[in-house]
Amino acid sequence: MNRLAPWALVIASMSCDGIVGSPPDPDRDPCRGGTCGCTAATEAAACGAHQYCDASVASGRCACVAGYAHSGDGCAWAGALQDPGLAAGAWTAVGGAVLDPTATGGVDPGEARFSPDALCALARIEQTVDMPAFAAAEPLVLELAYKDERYYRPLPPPAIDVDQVPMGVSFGGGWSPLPFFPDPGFHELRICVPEGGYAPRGTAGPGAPVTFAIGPYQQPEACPSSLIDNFAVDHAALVPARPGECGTRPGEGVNWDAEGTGGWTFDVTGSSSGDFAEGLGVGGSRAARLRLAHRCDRAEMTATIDVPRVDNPVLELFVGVGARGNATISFAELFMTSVFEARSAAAQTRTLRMCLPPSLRGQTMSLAFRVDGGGGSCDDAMNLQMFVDDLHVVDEPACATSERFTSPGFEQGSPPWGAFGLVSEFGSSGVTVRSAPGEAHGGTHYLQLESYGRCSSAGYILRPTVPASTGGGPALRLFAKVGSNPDAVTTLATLGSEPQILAEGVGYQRYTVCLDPRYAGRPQPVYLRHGGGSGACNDLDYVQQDAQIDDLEVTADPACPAQ
Ligand SMILES: [Ca+2]
Ligand SMILES: [Ca+2]
Ligand SMILES: [Ca+2]
Repeated sequence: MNRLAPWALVIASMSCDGIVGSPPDPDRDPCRGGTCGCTAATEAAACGAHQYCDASVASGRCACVAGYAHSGDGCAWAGALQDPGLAAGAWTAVGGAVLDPTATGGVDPGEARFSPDALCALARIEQTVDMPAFAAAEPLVLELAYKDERYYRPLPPPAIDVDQVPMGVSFGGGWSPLPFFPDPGFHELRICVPEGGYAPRGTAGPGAPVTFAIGPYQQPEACPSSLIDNFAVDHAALVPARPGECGTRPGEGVNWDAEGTGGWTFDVTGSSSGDFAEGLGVGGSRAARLRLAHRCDRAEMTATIDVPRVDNPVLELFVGVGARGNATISFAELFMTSVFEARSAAAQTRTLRMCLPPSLRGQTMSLAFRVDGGGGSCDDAMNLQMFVDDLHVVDEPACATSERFTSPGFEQGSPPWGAFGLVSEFGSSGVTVRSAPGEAHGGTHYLQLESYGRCSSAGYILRPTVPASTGGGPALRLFAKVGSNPDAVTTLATLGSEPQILAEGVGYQRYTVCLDPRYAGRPQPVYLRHGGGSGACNDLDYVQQDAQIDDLEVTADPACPAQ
């Protein structure tokens, strides 16, 4: 792992050079604005908006909190992040990102570019600035311009050559996946700053340093030889939100209850539609609604979840479909789930609760809701509808979120089953959480990959959050039990590593897979695959095969590389 040393050194040598404080306060008159003298106890009454009591001055003096500066009689937002155009050298490049101040850019000159090697090394740009606590600030927006074009080359059918990864941003630790744009140009995005972008709740005084980082959310799929050659950041600024643009408290995005008008983006084609409809939401209130007119129309709506910095973040939402409807939810295209198990002749509703991974604490993520038209002729009139209400995140101890996992024993039984994985099923196979008596390694539930025929494959991507290395490299441990079968094979691997083949017919065994320390603070994909046997593709004489997984643990292992 010698090739990792350069960026490790960059981190170690960053010191405080990257920390930019508030501009010097030019106001030396303690009685300006009629406020004369204050203490920490009288701060709330004595000082105005975006101010704190600076007790280092005799008799105390109200001063602007971090990021704000005197303007007229009060304190106004001054920007915090320096060099929004990436042309003035205020950002630190880590892991091979290249700052080019003379590049053309999109919004303004200057870019940070990421080569294929830099993407595989999880390169990023970052800047640490003093930020106020949310309570002393106002809703702020990260104004961002970037491109994350997919590499796509059609090969002789049916093959294609694809490599892709979404841009990501870290607000004070943790990582948020950003929208993926398949075309070559820069895209401008406004992201309401989630709680992680502010000083922690209860921070006294002017604020606290917060690190903002921007770079690939994870390694591209083709690493270590990524094909992506058009990945760059052009602009990053912190600006006040427009009226009604952002939510007023952490955990609730704007118009989370669909009683207002903004917050949701509807993307529909043909005569399909998206709107806010009375009577379909919680307790007969309003809900955001999609209607799919014809099978091949697009009917999609997106909203953003704003995850508060709580121990066990759980996403709650109320969702329903009309008769014969089914619907899917996509989490930044990294994880997708079907809302109802089967289409029903009657309308269906449910309250969905999904434990979120610890790396999303204080971060943000977009959700896309889609009405699924199913297979058939594009001319078919469908008239399917889906509606969503009360989209918010709260603290739920039942999620048993650790620093590394949500519900590592799969005891929280609804998708995405704690480990926040991605299911892939091909042919006659399935991935699910089951609770048959005596079958779990611990507790009552376990993950099961199942094959019901040859030529099938069941896959699951675990996403453990990687810890900073302490005594040995980070490693994932799990217990797996695989049935004896002459054809089927079950493997465990990380991107680019040699897959471990799990032993068959020997009961639960413990397996260890080394994690990549460069993922510190964010989830690394770990691939579980169960192939349903080779040979002629028929299911007639195939006896169902299962692989059971339980009790995940992230730990430090001396046999794994620490950096
Ligand atoms: Ca620029
Ligand atoms: Ca509502
Ligand atoms: Ca269990």
